[in-house]
Amino acid sequence: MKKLFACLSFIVALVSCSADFLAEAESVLSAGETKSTPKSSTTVWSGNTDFNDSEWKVNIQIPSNKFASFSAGSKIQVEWYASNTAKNYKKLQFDSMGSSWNELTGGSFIGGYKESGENSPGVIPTSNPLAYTVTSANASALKSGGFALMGYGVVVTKITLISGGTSAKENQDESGTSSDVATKPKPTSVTGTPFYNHGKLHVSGAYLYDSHNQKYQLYGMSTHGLNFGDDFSRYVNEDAFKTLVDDWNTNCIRLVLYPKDYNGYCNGGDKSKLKQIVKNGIEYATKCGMYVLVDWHVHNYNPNETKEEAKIFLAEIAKEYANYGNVLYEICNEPTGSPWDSSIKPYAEEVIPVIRKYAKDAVIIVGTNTWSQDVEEPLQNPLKFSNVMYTFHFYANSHTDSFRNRVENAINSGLPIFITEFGTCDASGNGGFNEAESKKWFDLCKKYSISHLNWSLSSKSETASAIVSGCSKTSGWTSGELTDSGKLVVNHFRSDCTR
Ligand code: IDC
Repeated sequence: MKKLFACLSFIVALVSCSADFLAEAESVLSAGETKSTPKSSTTVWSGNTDFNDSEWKVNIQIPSNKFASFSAGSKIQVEWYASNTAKNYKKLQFDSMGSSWNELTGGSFIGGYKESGENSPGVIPTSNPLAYTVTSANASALKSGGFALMGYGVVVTKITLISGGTSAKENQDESGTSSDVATKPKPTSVTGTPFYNHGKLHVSGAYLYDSHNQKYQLYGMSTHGLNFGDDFSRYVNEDAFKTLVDDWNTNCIRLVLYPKDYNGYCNGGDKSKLKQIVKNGIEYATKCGMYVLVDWHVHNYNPNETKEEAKIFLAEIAKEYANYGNVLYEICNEPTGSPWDSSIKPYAEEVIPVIRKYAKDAVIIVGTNTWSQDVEEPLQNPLKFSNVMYTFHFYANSHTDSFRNRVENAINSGLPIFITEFGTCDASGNGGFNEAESKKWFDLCKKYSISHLNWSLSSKSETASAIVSGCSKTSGWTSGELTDSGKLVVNHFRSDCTR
């Protein structure tokens, strides 16, 4: 029953089985195809079973002999649709059988996210089909005991087993990183641009350095949520980024992808489309010689809730852009209720290696608890990886002297801080435009070369937006098309910062 009620906070809209989702799942499922073990796909169950039960019980069982050719990397794929007779939430749980059911753990899910606060692999499916990639321990358990599927609020129509498909080498990586995207060659950088001049960045002590070992500050704009629709993602275009680098004098753009909010990557958003927007953003930034920060925008929750999806997504980006050198990663925007030692640090310790497997020395920025403010915690127990920075966020009308003191103390104690998001207004993003407090923060950023990115490159009708509401231009904005906030930050970028 505990599990049942734990689901209630995840009431999600019904997700239809779109062609895009199928294409997405197929492309993920074909990962590792070229490796040693041949792949075979067998439908082991089909029907129309409504998991509309009020009891927690096994709904479908698949006998152990069906798993004879299973090994690490094999997949169990479940096709489903949302039940309209049942609960308004949905969940599937994958178990191995034996004398009793036993949750399958350690493998990775594609097309769903785990329930809050649980270690179990009970997932809320967000795309169809949902697939589970097994570990070698899972494969042995399935071979001896068979498989059981349990759940709520879904009608399951088909179970397919995909055996083989990954080699022993690929199996060492059981984090869902077996993406089959190709690593792109290093692009030529354009003379005179920030990346051309400063090259790959690295972290030493509390500071970020360029390839000439000079302290370097990244600064510029953050997009708003790219998952919120065209009004927000339309600024991801080459002309816009040219404006940001040439006219606004900035050197970095942050690409924001919410996993859980509206239309989020793990909340019914069209994954291939969202991924493409982020990838386009990386390409445009690269063409303009900018640094680009890919932000997995955990917002108001424990990052472990969307960890498996984060690993798959970030690994794919890291693999594809491993040679670029201008891509930075932000693995959790603003965790809440997530103590550093027990939640965020273990999360980072799992996610960072997945990125580093490909992007060996990329700068990775880790969020801190309480909307990325508790920078004292990692100071006591820092991560052991190189080239890692820690996030602090300010909204000038809400966070004043005491917060500046916290940042200053942390830096003086040696913590590398990156302000991946700041607003000139209230923390809500709306109201409270405060020029004087913003300027105090700009002074602090200058004093310590703190990198800082402004929320947001958007024309949403809220104080934090840089572009006036109703303006349909997607690049080349005139001063009259900027909000008070936009004018203040652009002026700051032009006059206080060096590209
Ligand atoms: C806010 C947006 C708002 C949107 C909301 C969604 O400004 O339009 O409806 O998110 O949840 C943050 C977050 C950032 C917030 C922003 C303002 O990282 O996602 O954006 N903010 O509230 N931290 C502090 C402030």
